[in-house]
Amino acid sequence: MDHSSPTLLPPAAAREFGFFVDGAWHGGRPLFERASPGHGVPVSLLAKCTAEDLNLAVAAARRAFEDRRWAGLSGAARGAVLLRAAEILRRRRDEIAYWEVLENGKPISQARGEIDHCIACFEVGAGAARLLHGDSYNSLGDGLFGMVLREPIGVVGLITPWNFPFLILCERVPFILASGCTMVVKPSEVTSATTLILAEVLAEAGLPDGVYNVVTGSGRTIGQALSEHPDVDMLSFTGSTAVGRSCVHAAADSNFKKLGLELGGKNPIIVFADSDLEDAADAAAFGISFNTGQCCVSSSRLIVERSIAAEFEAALAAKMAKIRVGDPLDPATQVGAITTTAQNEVILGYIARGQAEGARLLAGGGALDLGRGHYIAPTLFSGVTPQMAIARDEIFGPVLCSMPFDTVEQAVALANDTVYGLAASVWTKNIDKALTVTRRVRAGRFWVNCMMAGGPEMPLGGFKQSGWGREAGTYGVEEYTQVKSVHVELGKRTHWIG
Ligand code: TXE
Repeated sequence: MDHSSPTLLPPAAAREFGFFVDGAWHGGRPLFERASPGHGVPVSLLAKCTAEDLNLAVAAARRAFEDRRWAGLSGAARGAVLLRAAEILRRRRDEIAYWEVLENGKPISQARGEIDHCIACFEVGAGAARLLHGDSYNSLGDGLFGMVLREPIGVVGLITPWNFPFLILCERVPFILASGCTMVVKPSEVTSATTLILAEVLAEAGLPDGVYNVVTGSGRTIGQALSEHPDVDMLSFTGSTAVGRSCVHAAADSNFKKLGLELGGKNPIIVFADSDLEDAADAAAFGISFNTGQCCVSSSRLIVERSIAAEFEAALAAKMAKIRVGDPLDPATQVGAITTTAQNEVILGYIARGQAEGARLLAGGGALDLGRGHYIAPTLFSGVTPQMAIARDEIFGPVLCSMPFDTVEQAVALANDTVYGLAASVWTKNIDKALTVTRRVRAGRFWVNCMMAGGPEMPLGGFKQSGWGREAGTYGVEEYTQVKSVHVELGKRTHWIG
């Protein structure tokens, strides 16, 4: 972590962004103003696009797909553009991180680390573009040969949320591009700046016009229209389970577009008595506080072996009390501001509900007054029962619920007692317990004696109501392809008509 750099200031005036369609910037739409959640000052002015703007963007993406200006290139040529984009991102890393902080409220040191991860996504995507391949069947007899082709699915709609605006974008865009698809992106209305900056980066990297388009506006208008659009072949949506469900309806009611969905989570961290308890406590504090808990994979349910539960909770509460909550632009800050006023109210509401339901507060428990912006102290509840709302609902804030267990069976049952299945973590030095829990808990991402580890090589996605499909790595590229079975007859046909 770089604590040596000076604390930056928010900009003196808000920057106006246009929107990006067919390789050109457009403006002239009504604007909405976004204020920095950490500082309360206006930082960006974003276009309220119309449904017609969206139609033009989809049409541009369609033209760019059909004339094969992108899909027709070799994987090597597509990979070269992605590698150039990685280089440009490296050059602009601190600037993009600054914008991410201004609109999202996350700490600058974390934002810089995220941009490094995004650079890696482009590098992995570049390799994946070259390695994408199909299959063959040499087992159909001497007269028939089978090939399985992977073809890009076409025009992709991409709807992204506000918690990791650039990271979630970059866990998708390079892989969509690697497959040969074109796209229209609709970022969250409160965090659109870095998605627009990526348009500059990709244009400079040599991406052909019309392949990456960005239309800004509200979810209810532009997001809904994109999910219903009859000329969009696939939609990748990351956000709430409720809107994910509306995307399923929209796909069914329009053109049966393929869907990739990454939705909510209520992720368990299971701590056995035989684990390295100091490591586990540090990971638990990190897992719930990282990105102020506004993280779909945050470990929000602590399932801890009863024999050490009290001792572990005390150590964890002490660690949580030491977390540096503060100005997101201060390089020493570990937890920044809550991104929106609405989310702030949701989190504080759940903290009040936890207390009303009888859970015991061991750390945090409310707002921190820093004079501006919304800040919440990392919060730990003990004595939580599985029926309590704080144990069942995705709070999307720094609020951790602790529940004890006695046996491996109980730990697995508690972990699986949720409609979600995004991520899970298990802490033990016993290989039997580690692997049994890993195999029995239903979650798309698993961390054994670690927390939020990984890179863009590994697939991301959820079980159960956490979503459909996988993003990133070669699995991610394949999601954006169609499979075509090709049968080739060799030699003379056996005639049907005698
Ligand atoms: O999400 P929305 P919100 C969860 C988290 C949070 C809750 C609400 O629990 O508290 O969702 O957050 C666009 N058709 N997650 O309300 O509304 C919207 O413009 C199409 C988990 O901000 O789902 C934005 O771009 N699109 C999550 C995106 O959907 C629509 C990340 C997400 O916003 C739309 C974020 C519509 N009808 C929130 N309405 C995760 N899995 O990481 C809105 N949108």
